[in-house]
Amino acid sequence: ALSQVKLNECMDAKHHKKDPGPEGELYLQCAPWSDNACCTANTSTEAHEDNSYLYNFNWNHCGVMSAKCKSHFTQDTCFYECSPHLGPWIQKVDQTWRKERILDVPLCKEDSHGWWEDCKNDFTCKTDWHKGWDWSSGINKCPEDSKCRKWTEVYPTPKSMCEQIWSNSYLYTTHSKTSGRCMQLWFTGKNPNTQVAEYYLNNAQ
Ligand code: FOL
Repeated sequence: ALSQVKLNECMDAKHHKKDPGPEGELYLQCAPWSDNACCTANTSTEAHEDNSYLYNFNWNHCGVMSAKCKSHFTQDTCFYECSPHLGPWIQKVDQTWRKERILDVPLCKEDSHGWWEDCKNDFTCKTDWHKGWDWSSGINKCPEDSKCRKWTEVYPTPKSMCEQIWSNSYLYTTHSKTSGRCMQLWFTGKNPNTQVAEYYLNNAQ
């Protein structure tokens, strides 16, 4: 059926497989998606690298990012690249580097709060990490007019961070992991997001 398409699909973006499927063993933090993934094993390894070939993205653009903060960005990369359950939030876009994006994926409160708590002593120079960088060196650096500021000054709340950092890929929610109404970046065992995607597909927002 039509809904089955949206329930198990990969977005048409930079590194995603055409269709989801099992991947023997995905690397470390991406391992929970091994049973059914939109990422390849190579992408899962790269998700753990600084300045990886995925986007040449430099997490250390305002000094070295703390390890605990970086772990959330690695998890976000695994979720973004590997999740086969983003169908209800996939939108066409006119961008040079991808044809589709995710918009307003409802994120569980534990994930947004944990992410913000672990990053709140770090620094950044930009609210939207998708655009406006200086790429002249090959990796993103802060543009001349954007000074490094405390994380909490740039993102006063978990909501401002999770919604703004990837230009509304995520929607902040107060739903908890057990609600079945929000997507989880961090999980072990069976992917809990399958049922969440099913719910939102049948209850259009
Ligand atoms: N994680 C999530 N959850 N959602 C995402 O959309 C996402 N996207 C990335 C990584 N993790 C994500 C990809 N990140 C550029 C910057 C960041 C990036 C991909 C590309 C980049 O090239 N920015 C240019 C503008 C490019 C353009 O839009 O034409 C810049 O001006 O900095």
